Amino acid sequence: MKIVNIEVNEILDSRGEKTLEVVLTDENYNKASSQIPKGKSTGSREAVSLGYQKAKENLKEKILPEVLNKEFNTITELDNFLLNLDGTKNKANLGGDLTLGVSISFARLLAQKNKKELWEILREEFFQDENNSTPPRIFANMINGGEHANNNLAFQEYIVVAETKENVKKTKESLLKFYNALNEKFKKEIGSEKISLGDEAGFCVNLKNSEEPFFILEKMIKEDFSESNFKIATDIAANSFYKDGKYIIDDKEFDEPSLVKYYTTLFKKIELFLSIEDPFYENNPESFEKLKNLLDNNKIIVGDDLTTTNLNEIEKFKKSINGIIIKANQIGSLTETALAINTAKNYDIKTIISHRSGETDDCFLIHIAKASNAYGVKIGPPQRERILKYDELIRIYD
Ligand code: 2PG
Ligand code: MG
Repeated sequence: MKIVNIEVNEILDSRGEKTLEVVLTDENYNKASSQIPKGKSTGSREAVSLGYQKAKENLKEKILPEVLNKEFNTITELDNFLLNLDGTKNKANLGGDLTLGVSISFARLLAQKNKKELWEILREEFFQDENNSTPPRIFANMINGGEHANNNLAFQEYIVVAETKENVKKTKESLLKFYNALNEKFKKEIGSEKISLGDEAGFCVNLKNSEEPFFILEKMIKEDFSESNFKIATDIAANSFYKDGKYIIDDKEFDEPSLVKYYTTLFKKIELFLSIEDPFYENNPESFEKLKNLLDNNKIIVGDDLTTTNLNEIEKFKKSINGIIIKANQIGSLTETALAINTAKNYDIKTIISHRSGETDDCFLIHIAKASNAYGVKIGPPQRERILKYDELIRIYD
């Protein structure tokens, strides 16, 4: 297939910040586009986003002269070409936002040409061994803290995890019921004027301390949602409260050993606890490993800022985790995202394909999840712009 044009548009994400839409045209004048989400609590090893102005310049000066009218038959061919053209470790030259946009739009053109869904094209090229089509578990944050909310909670996400039993629609409905019940509870106990929403549509409220949300979620699940089989997860996003070797939680200072102890004690008290993401600073893989070894085997220690969807980081830190967040814009191409997923799978690391706090209408993450038969998707509660990811799950699974 030949690309005859690439355009880039400036759009806004769900936080009202600028990001990119990338539109590709092929030799038959078919067009396909993609929109790139944006994180706030980012890991330092993530691919660089250069934004619209730079994307426009880079397209004109560096990408278009090299790519136009060349033949590319697979996503890998195009991505590797761009990877070489960029020549850096973190897409600092071309911008990971632009390269990912080109990569996804190209995959969509291939899908159109072959009259297939995006996930089918991805499965054929990267995940040929997968044939299961069980929907992934849904990780829906119900309460926000950290950098995603203006409140007193140190941890970024307090998550309810739902296994899809009958169909995605029913699962969405039970998560929505939970969300609404939590809203009613906060209205009664805290007052509606003191409730707002965090960046990913979870509730932003002030509570007694950063542990309290876990107990609130567990009590509600046990008392009113016992049939739903919900579990509890968290994204600690510890980078945000780490400074000079110390972690500050609720005005208390923790060093590495005391934080390991804090988590093990806390999670012994939360019976429904399933997984913990980024419990330590991104350069402390030994502490991840220590915690992993102390918790039961069925608990999941998830890397996100630690691993940044990067094959090399996964190789380095494979002993520290048994779960991983996958975000295509952390690495900047579908090919490298697929490599990260397949590497993780080789080490029995569970993959959770994730949204970003600044989201767009684009649902490519759902297609990556289905193509690779992911363990979970982290997509927020069924509210606001997050609902689009649920709709796409329903469309391609139910
Ligand atoms: C995370 C993500 C998504 P952000 O830390 O896992 O929840 O947040 O997109 O701000 O990095
Ligand atoms: Mg995270």
